[in-house]
Parts: sequence; structure tokens; C-alpha cells
Amino acid sequence: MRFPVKTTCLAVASALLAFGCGKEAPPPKAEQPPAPLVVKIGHVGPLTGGIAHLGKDNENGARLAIDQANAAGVKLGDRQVKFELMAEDDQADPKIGNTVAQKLVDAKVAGVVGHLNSGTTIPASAVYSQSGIPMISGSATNPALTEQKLKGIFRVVGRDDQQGPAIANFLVAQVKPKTAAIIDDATPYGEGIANEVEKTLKAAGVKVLPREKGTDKTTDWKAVLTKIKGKNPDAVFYGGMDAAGGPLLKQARELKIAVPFAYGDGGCTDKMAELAGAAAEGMLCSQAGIPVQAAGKAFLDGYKSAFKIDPILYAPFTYDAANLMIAAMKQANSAEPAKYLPALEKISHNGASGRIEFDEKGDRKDAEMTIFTMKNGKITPLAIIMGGKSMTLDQYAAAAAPAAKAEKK
Ligand code: ABU
Repeated sequence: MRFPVKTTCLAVASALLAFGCGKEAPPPKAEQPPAPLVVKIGHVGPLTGGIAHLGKDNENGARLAIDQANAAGVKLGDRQVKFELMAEDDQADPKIGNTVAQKLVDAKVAGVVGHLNSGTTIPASAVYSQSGIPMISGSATNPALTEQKLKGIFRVVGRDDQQGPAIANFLVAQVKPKTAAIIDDATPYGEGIANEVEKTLKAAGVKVLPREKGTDKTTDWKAVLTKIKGKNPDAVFYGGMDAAGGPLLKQARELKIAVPFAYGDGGCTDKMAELAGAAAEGMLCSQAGIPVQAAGKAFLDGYKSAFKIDPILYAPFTYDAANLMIAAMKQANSAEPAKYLPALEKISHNGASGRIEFDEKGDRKDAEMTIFTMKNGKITPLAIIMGGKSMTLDQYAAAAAPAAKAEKK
């Protein structure tokens, strides 16, 4: 493009006059605050498939913690922080779990809440640990997760070698079975907790029938149940999740197997009543932590207001897991994993699920155990075992009241 010579000269001359001949330059622009520091936190669980309801519940817990932290405002150094949740679906499949773990590592997340299943969490934990990224599961209970002693790997629930004996001892005390049948879903969680229950039942003098197996996708249990019926046990324990455990109970009652059924945490949801109907009434189950009803008020009110539903099972624990990472970052004044991990290892935090500290393996110290029954279609706590003492929900609430007051919002 050609500019007319006359116009160009005039423009240059007036610019020189304006700034070079006594006229003041405009004041410097006010300094802009630095852009917020974006800190990504990953969450992984199954968001599709039979236990997607539990994966979404876990994700909601982590999301609530992040939304509350952003609303309250967090600064690291002189930078305002904006936390972002990267929520991924591992479909409860170990291979997909590892692919998703690598995706989060590549995206440079500062930490990961998850995964949900022991079967995905155990292999994925190696990916995170090798990359120096802290991971806290809010639901994986298989002891092998922390027995690997990988750096930066934690869980905020108890373990199946605590939960299995708790539900088995309750079954022995309440039902007094002479013979018990045990079925599992052949996953690390289902098989692992079934083994713990079997050990405890045998130690209490109960005869345990040869193990029966399905998968986490089994919905037709008739062949297994017919075999069990022929052996006439006094009680049945199922190691697995509610998606397969519900149809199991429904079909057992249809086959006129009337004995008590017991489950671990994976089968300890109201979904059991949805899947098994009236057949679920009176079932027993355990959780490797406090019941959701006993979680802190800031969590319960926040969850209901954000998602318009009640939390199901593990959401208080994933909420705590995300808050633990944020608290450790604040203590270290950094979201860099290598800088905040030492603070996380020695954290002491009053969370929605009670006081949380980790032992040297990354397990939660003094995890509570709860025993439930299904009453009027709702999973209802019968006993909370805390520090070796069994108490009711009301007694727990009174004992936990001082910590609940200090619950970090
Ligand atoms: N704790 C039960 C469900 C999660 C797991 O696989 O451990």
C-alpha cells in the first residue's frame, strides 16, 4: 500500500509536537494483577457401566472440595489460584485406568483423587508414583495398594483386612452360622475381602464352603445359587459391588434361599434395594469408614446444594482427599508435587470423614469401620467401630462433635 507523502509527514510532525515539545506523556498504566495460577487436580473413577453411580458420587465429592476452595479463594505465593478438576472415566477397567493415569500425568496435574476400584487404583498408582504425582484414593480398600509402599500413594478409607474381619465377626455374633458360603466377583477387591472374611469365619469355627465365583458383570447367578442351595449354608457373604450383588440377592430369594446375606462396602448402598427390591431388607454390610450420614455438615449441606441429591457412599472421602491436597499445598505454599508432598505425608486434617493422618505406608491411621443393615429400603448404620469400641450413630456424633466443629470448610 502507498501512503500519500503529505499526510504521512503531517502525522509524524504532530506526534513529535505532542510528546517531544513539552506535552506530558500519559501516566503509566496501573499494574495488572498476575493471572491466576491454574492448578489441575485429576479425578478418576468409572463414569460408565454398572457402577457409574458410585464413580459420579466420588467425582462429586472431589468437585465440591475444589469449587469450595475456589469460592473461598486460595493464594500460593503472591498468585491467586484457580483449581480445575480433570475428571476421567476408567470404566473400572485396569487397562483403561492406566491409559487415563498417563493422560493425567501428561496434562501435568498436581495430584489425583482416585481411582475408585482397587483393581484400577493399584496398577495406576505405579504410574503416578513414578511421575512424582501424589494420589489419594477415597474408596480402594485392597491392602495391596499401600503394601507396595510407593511414594506419594495414600488412601483415606480403611483396608479390607480391617473391614473383612469387622463384618465377619458381626455375622458370627448376630447369625451364629455353623456353615457359610462365600461368593466373589474375581476382582482384587471382591476376592480380597472374601479371603479376609473367610479367614475370620474359619478362625471363629465356622465351616466355609468351597468358594463360588462370578465376575463384576455377572447378572445371572442362578447356577451358583442352585449349587449353594444344595449345601444349605446358614449365611452367605458376597465380595463385590452392588451392580452384581443386587441381582444375586434377588435371585437367591426367588430360589427360596432365606438365610442372611452380607456384603462389604461395595454392596453397601441403597442401590441394593433398587436392584433386589424387598429381598434386600435385612441384608448386612460394612464400610471401611464412617457412614455418609455422619459426615461433616459443610460437606453434607454443600453436596446437597450443589448436586440436588444426597451423597451415596464414598463422596465424603473423595471430598476429604481433594481438601487434603489443597491443605498440603497451602502449608507448602506451592502446588508443585515435590514441594507439597512432604506436607501431605505428615498432615493432620479435620475432614468431613473425621480426623485424617497417614501412617508410613499411606494408610489412614485409626480408620473407623461401620456395620449396616437394609431397613425400609435404606442402608442404615447399626454400629460404628472406632478405636476398638462399638458405638451407635448418636454416640459417634457426640464423640466426634469437637472435630466436626473444626471441620475445614
Ligand atoms: N472398596 C470397595 C470398592 C472399591 C474397591 O475396589 O476397593
